[in-house]
Amino acid sequence: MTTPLNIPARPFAFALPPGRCALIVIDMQRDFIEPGGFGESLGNDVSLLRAAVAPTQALLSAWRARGWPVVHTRESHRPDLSDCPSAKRERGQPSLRIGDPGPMGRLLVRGEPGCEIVPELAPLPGEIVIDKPGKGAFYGTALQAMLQSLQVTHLVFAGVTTEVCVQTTMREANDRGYDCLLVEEATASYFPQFKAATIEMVVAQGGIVGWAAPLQAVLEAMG
Ligand code: TIU
Repeated sequence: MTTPLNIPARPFAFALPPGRCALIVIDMQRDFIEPGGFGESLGNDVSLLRAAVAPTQALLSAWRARGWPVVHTRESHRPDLSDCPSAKRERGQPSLRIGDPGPMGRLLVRGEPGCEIVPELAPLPGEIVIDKPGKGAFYGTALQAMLQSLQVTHLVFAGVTTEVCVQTTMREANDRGYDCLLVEEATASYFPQFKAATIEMVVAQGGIVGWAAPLQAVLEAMG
């Protein structure tokens, strides 16, 4: 096997094995990042998530240049909402609920404009796109089978939001035996303090969930 790339990271260096690592871009959808979508309906300032777009673009470029596997996820539901538990739909006091019509179509419904990934990060033909009904990308999807068929053992994470869908997916992946690295600038939260706390939670206790590294460390290691 090719020598692993050494990425300076916390809590210690992350050894990235070429040919065994996928980039997982979580839920970079218009519904979370643009005004009028699901994120804003929950009362959030969606402009905070924009900061993760350019760093994620840089990661995508590096991954595509190497020809390594890229997985995009979308938090999304069937038009009949049969995969949206009422506990999820009825939660809280949002201005619009999942499935309600908004300025970008029905919130978090597959095929609607708001459900699409932002144009800057649009998937290329051949890249995997996973539609997931939950916060974690392994729940109710074929992600694990796809990663197994690609012989992937290491996952590098970008996306939103850090403490919700990114952290949930990293924890699911960690329990399934994947080594997981979170790229700090390529993730964002509506609550900056939750992003910071999530990074600390991931790397604490010797990397109890995984590793975290700055974007530049990943790009330099990848050349
Ligand atoms: N609300 C929030 O922070 N996040 C979500 O609802 N989904 C994702 O994180 N993708």
